[in-house]
Amino acid sequence: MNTAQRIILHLDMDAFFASVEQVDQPSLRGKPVIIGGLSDRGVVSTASYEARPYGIHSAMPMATARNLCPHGIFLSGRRRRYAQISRQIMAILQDCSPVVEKASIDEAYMDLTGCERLLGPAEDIARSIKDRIFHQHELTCSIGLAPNKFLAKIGSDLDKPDGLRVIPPASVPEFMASLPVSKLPGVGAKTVARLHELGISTCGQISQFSLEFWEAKWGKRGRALFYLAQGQDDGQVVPRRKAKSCGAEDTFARDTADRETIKTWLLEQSEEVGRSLRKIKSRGRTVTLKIKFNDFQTVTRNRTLAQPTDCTQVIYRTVCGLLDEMRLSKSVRLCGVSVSQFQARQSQLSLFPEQNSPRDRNLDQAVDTITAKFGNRALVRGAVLSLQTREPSEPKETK
Ligand code: TTP
Ligand code: MG
Repeated sequence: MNTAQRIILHLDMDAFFASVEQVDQPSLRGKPVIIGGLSDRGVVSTASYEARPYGIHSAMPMATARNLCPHGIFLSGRRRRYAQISRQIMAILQDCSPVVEKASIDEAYMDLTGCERLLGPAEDIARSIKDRIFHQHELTCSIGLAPNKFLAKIGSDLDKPDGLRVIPPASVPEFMASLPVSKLPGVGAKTVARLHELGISTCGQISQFSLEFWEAKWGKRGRALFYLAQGQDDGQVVPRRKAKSCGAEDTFARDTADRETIKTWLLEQSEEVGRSLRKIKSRGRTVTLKIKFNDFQTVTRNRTLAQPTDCTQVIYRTVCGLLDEMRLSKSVRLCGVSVSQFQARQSQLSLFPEQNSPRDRNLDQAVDTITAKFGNRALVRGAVLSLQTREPSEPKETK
C-alpha cells in the first residue's frame, strides 16, 4: 500500500449544533449550551465547549446533564437550521475541490492531491477554508491533513476546537508509535480490553507483532488492525452518489393516536420533501408513509403515482390517503414521508395531465421563493404553525 502520494483533508465543525445556536442567539455565547431531547427519555446531542468541563458529552442522558450543570442552557435544537448551515459549508468545500465526501452533518473529507499546483500548499488551502467558514458563518472547525482518510480524521480531532493538524507522511511512524489503540476505528472497549490483556495499549505495540500473528489471531480483522496500527489506509474519498429518495421524519414529544395531529406533521414533512425535490430538480413516482407505533413496530405503505411529482400538495394528499387506509390500533411515536423512484423531468407534453393544479404549483413557487430568501422557517403552511405552538417535536439527531 502506498499512501505517501495522497493529501487528504478531514474537516469537523466544533460543537456544531451548540455553536450554531450561539451564533444565532449571541446571548448564548460563552455559556454552557446543551442540545438534545428535553423529555425524560431525551439524550444529549452535543454540548458547547463551555459545558464540556462539567463532563457533559453526546449520548449522555439529559437528566444526567442537568444534574452536572444545573445552570446550563438546555435547548431541543433546530435540525433544519443545522442542515442548512451544513449544506452551505459543504458548498464552500466544493468551491475548492470537486472531490468532497460529506461524512456526516458536520464533517467531510477532501482529496487535495494535485490541487497544490493550482491552489498552493495544502496547509494554506486548509487555512483559507477555515477563514471562509468563519467569515461567512462565525463558526470554527478543526482540520486534519494527512496522507489518508484515517489519519486525517485523527488529526482533525487532536487540536479541537479551531485546530489545524498536519501529519506529514514522514512523521507517520513516530505519530503511530504512541497513539492509543482506542483511537483506531472499529476498536471499541472490548477490543481495547483484549489488547490490554496482551500488554498492548499503543499502536506501536501492535506493530511489534507480525502481520501473520494478527491474521492467525483475529483473521481479517487482525489484518486490518495491523495495517491501521501502522497508519495505513487506502480508503478513497468518494463524493456522495445522487440521492435515490428524499424523505423527512419526526419523533413526537408525546405519542399520539390523533389522525389530525399526525396529518399536520405530514403536511410539514411533505413541504420539506417537496421543497428538496424541487431544489434538486427531481420528481419521484412513489410516495411512502412511515409510521412507528409506541411499541416500536414500524409500518410503511406506499403508492405509485401515474406521474412523477415534486408537488407538496400531491405528496401530502397521497400520504393522507395512505394514513386514512391504515388502522391505528396503538399510539404513534413517529411519522415520516418519502418520495422515491426518481425520473428525469420531461419537457415534452405528457399523455397524463399533471396531478397538481396550476394553483398548487404557484403556491409551491411562492413558498420556495420566500424560504430561499428568508430560510426554511420563514413560511410554513398555516396548519403547521398552529401545531408547532402546541407541541414541539423532539429532535432526533443521528450522525
Ligand atoms: P460531532 O462532530 O461528533 O460533535 P460536535 O461537532 O458537537 O463537537 P466536536 O467539536 O467534538 O466535533 O457531531 C456533530 C453534530 O452531530 C453535533 O453537534 C450534534 C450531532 N450529534 C448527535 O446528534 N448525536 C450524537 O451522538 C453525536 C455524536 C452528534
Ligand atoms: Mg463536530
